[in-house]
Amino acid sequence: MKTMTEISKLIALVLRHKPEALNLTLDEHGWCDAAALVARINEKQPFAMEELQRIVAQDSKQRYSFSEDGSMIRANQGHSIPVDVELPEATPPAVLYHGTASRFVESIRSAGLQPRSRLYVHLSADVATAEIVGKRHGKPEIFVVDAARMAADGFTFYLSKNGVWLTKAVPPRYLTLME
Ligand code: HQG
Repeated sequence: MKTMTEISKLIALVLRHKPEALNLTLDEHGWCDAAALVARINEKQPFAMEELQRIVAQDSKQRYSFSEDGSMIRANQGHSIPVDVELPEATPPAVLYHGTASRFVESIRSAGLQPRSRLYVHLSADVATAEIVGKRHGKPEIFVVDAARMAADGFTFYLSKNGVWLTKAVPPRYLTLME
């Protein structure tokens, strides 16, 4: 029997990376049929739409959204599969932060921030969030991103529904490692 946290992780996997794990598909905008998702989880253990609604409402990072009529669900950001979740373009704050692990620092200094397996590089609006993101990978280090200069130079930024800043890549000249 999976805990609610484990089910939430499974939902993130399905909605961002691997819908086939539950034999589901996403449409071009990343939407998944909510009733089908509930049914597939329910094949493994008792699970109802109300529980999916509770996971979405209570998610600590507000990772998921329902469509207006509640029939479909998608992840707000974080995808590796090429879906267009209709991210709004936005003007970034003067600086953004990227938390990473110390072992990646040299490579990032020379190659810049790359999206790796995801569609975008993920940036945080505050240091505390970047620190948490970095800790997921190891000993955290934080890069300060000169977002104002990137925007002035024509780079596009997007702001996901749950407050994550996204951009395609960050060349090294816009990066400074925080002391
Ligand atoms: C690193 C979580 C070497 C990059 C978080 C990161 C986030 C490089 C790793 C979201 C590199 C990719 C995304 C380069 C980038 N050389 N390493 N040139 N460029 N990297 O997990 O940003 O809880 O794909 O620093 O809150 O850590 O899942 O990205 O360490 O918002 O909702 O390559 O995931 O949200 O790792 O995390 P990830 P991320 P959730």
